[in-house]
Amino acid sequence: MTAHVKPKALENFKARDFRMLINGVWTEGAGPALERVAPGHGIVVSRYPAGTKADAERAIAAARKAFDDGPWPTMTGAERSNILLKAADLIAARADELAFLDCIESGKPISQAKGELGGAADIWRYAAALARDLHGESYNTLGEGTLGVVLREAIGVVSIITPWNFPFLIVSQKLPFALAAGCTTVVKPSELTSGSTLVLGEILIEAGVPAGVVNILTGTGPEVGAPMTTHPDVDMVSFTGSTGVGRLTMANAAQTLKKVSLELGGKNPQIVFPDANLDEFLDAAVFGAYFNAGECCNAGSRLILHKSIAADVTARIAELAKKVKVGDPLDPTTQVGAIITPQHLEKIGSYVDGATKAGASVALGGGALDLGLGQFMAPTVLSGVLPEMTVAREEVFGPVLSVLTFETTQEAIRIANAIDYGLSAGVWSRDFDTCLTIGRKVRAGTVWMNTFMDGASELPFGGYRQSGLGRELGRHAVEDYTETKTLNMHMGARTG
Ligand code: TXE
Repeated sequence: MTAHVKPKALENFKARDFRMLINGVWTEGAGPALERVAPGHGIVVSRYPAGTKADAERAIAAARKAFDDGPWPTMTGAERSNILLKAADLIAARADELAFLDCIESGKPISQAKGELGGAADIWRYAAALARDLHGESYNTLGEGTLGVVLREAIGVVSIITPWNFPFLIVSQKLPFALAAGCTTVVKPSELTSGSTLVLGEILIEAGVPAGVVNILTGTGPEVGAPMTTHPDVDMVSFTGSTGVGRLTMANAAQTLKKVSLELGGKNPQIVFPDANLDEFLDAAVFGAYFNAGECCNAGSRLILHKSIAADVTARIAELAKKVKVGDPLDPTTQVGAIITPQHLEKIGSYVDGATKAGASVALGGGALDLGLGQFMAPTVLSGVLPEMTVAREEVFGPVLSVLTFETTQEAIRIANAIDYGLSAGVWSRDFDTCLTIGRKVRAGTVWMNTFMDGASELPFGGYRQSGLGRELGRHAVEDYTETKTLNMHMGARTG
């Protein structure tokens, strides 16, 4: 049994009791609260109400009324924009508190959590700018006396369901765009990491978002999330999480033909040619594989190395990965934090065992690390992985890097595409033709060339195939939360 040592930073810490936000009112749950045990510290840090289907129905009714009666959808873009800008300022002002919550509840390193908060505040500012720029088209070329106007109208009530790996960042990739469009929302964060999203509720009230426009429910997926995907008063579901629940969400939404936006898993390849700048690549490979302990849909979890450099590059990656500092998420020097739950740590371990049984070799790590705190996994490198192995095809969602090899460009493309996912990919070469060929042929929503995992609020993000549907971020993200309406206007006597 692991001994749990309370770190200095948590000595005087008291678990925080949260409430849900329904129609502008902070609400207790009917039954016992859900307790969150910090994955890096082994103590209860948060308690959230165990929401029920009845809570979901009340929240949906509040969002419906706030949409149908206004004023949120009928405010000017400038008015909504100003409120979103104020929210961004408040997020920045409370960034330390929010980062602390994400760090202790998810086990991610505090330095990384702070970085994510900076990125999130920027997204809220970007969405605020787009709120003033939502517009349609007009056609005066349809014949004398006819004018066609194409409007973008807010789609209505949006259910937003988010996972535990980037609690504040992922809700920030959805909510401000839905609000910018004039939608009202019911938000359900993961039952493992709900704290920062509930603080966001306080921020939005302070910023001036009217009651009922943002409702925040806590609780489990089947109890609270499922009704958010089936209820006829919900117009759209925006979901990030596992591909399995994404599929279920789409099937549920199909009952009433709701629009869905899905950000799901990834098994992202990085293809490396012998002429690449290997020093740059090695750094990006280690970052790509172990950032957020590999609990990241964008993780660069499959290296596809040219055979001529494979042995040397694998040895150098193992050497670099050995230096990655795994430890207390609250320590500002930690680079890799804890694994989200003990069950998930076991699942990661079983992928490694399965890979070695199938013939792969462990070049580094391979098992859990007992740091006397919570649950941790050693950064792991698996060499000799073949494309058909489970570890090369499924999302491990842990700090496990699989190394595969190729001989020709065509073979690299074939291996990269031979999975069900298509979220992101990377290519490393000094040759422009090589980069562009891979960039065009690999089926993924983002292809990085001589870099990895860089992002910006301006750049769309999302996946091909079973990595999802739709795109977040970028200038069109607000349009995802709209319906298109045609006004066909006639002047004078009808001739047709
Ligand atoms: O995700 P879930 P989990 C992958 C990753 C991970 C695996 C499982 O491989 O190991 O998924 O993680 C809510 N109706 N990713 O179990 O269950 C749930 O409460 C409606 C990839 O945490 O998909 C939470 O709020 N909602 C990923 C959200 O769905 C339901 C991020 C996500 O939980 C529901 C996370 C239901 N029936 C995990 N069941 C990524 N793309 O980044 C659950 N939920």
